[in-house]
Amino acid sequence: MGRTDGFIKEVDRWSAHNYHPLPVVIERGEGCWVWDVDGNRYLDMLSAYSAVNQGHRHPRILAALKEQADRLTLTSRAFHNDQMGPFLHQLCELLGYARALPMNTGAEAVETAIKAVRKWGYTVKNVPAGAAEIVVCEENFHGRTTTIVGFSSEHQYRHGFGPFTPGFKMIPYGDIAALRGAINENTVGFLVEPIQGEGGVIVPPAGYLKAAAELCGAANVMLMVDEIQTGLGRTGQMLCAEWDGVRPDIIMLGKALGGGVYPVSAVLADREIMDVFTPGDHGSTFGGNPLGAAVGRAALQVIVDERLPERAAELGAWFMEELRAIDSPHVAEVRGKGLMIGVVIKEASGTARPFCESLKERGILAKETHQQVVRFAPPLVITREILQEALESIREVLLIPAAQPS
Ligand code: IF1
Repeated sequence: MGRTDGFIKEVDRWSAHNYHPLPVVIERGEGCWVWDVDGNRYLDMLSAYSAVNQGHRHPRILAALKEQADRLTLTSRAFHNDQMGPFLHQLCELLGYARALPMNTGAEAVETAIKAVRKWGYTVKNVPAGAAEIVVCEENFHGRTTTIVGFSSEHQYRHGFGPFTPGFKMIPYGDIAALRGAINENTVGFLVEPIQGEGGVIVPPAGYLKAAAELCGAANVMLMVDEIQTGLGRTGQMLCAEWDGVRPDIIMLGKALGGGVYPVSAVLADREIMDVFTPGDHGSTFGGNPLGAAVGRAALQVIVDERLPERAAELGAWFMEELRAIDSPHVAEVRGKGLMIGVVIKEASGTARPFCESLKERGILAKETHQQVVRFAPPLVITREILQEALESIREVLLIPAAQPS
């Protein structure tokens, strides 16, 4: 195991055991590739859960980080800085919203959106104080705060962390009738992922988001779309909601907004929602900091200039067809959109984890989700040639005759 073993032993001793990582210790990354401490090269097919859409250490994003770091990194929002305004201006114009509120992690963006829509409910929709309800979906993933896990359907994400925040109603994902039945006069928002990532790359029925948007519009309920994983090109559009021709009332972004080098997240909405915030209502020490803003500006520019959404659409469609063509006895389904892909392993073939371990032995890093799904989400800068090469190894692993690949 060379140096790998030593690093893993050290983490095992000193870190909380809140993850079960593949036994690989990465020390360098560039583009789609990462190298471990023993010099082995791997193709990164996870992209840090879609936070590395632009590839590892994109030169333009690194240059922005270093240039800004040599000038100014953090002021807090007690003062202005010269990066936040241009960043939010660029972000709002690119995505077509009137205002943005910058935060750091995805969960903070989701919490911010929850607060904004609740306060909108009380001050604009005249919902009685404390009665606001937000509809959420089973199998959702929106982050790990106690409020957010409080409306998770995943036992492990909730177990031992109560009591939880009230005011959330859960419905089956993809079910418009259930949404209609859940909405009442106190409903202020419907919080939904356009494709459920952690849930196992669950693509809803065509037109689901559009029907939800129409329902919400008619009921004066805010459509809150979490694009933290699906956004910024991952599914083949700048925003996944565009596949349904939907413009959500409020969107949450994170992950690739920081270009894979810095935590940057944001909430975007028009003034009816965003102007419920008055000075002192909400904030964070690092939200809108100049270093993250400078990185965010470069991260967005790379997505546009390198046509990453178009690449994801074209390469993803081809790659999914190639995966289906393997016709593996272990695969129940290949699903996804753009370069957000899930390969569902049949229960009779065991779980997805051994397939991920076999892929790692062949130089491909992929991560399972929810036992049965191998997730493929490479950086959007990947080329067809690299995917073609990866398919050889993926084909080998998916055609291993044994019930569990070795
Ligand atoms: C973990 C999952 C993915 C997200 C969506 C908000 C957030 C996430 C749609 C919160 C974050 C990350 C968190 C990380 C693993 C990863 C993940 F498996 F947890 F669910 F991607 F699918 N909305 N997802 O996917 O953003 O606060 O993390 O910046 O917690 O294990 P964050």
